[in-house]
Amino acid sequence: MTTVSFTRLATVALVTGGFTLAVGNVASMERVSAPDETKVYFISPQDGDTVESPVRIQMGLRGMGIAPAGVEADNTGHHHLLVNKPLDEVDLDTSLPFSDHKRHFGGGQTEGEIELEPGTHTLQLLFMDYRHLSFDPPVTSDKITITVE
Ligand SMILES: [Cu+2]
Repeated sequence: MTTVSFTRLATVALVTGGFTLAVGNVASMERVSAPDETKVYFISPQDGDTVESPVRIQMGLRGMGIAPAGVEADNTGHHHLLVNKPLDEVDLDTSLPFSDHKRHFGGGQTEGEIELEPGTHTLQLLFMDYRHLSFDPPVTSDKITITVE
């Protein structure tokens, strides 16, 4: 008998860039593990780059596939970008909220553009499952620092 009933699920639907993303806001969910060889990484920009806004982000993935948010398929997930947000400030045991600091690419995108103010910014990729929930252990890129002119 499950203790989480459907009536307790609060679902928020957001439309971003033409894609509908659903976030299941559930008190506790079981994180699953990703295949050992899974790697997520920046194709661009690279650590130390000086760029102009909007910044084109290209995201690489090895060892798993990409599926849109809400679509449950084995060994898939979608990209998330932490902008000036340390990983240790992210609650990995719940669905990742949507904010300027936590961007979702829930349509299954592998690239996108973000607007950033001039200055120094940190970026880190976090690959999560169809529920916007981290794998265990989390699948993350190196954190990079870029300068926006
Ligand atoms: Cu997501």
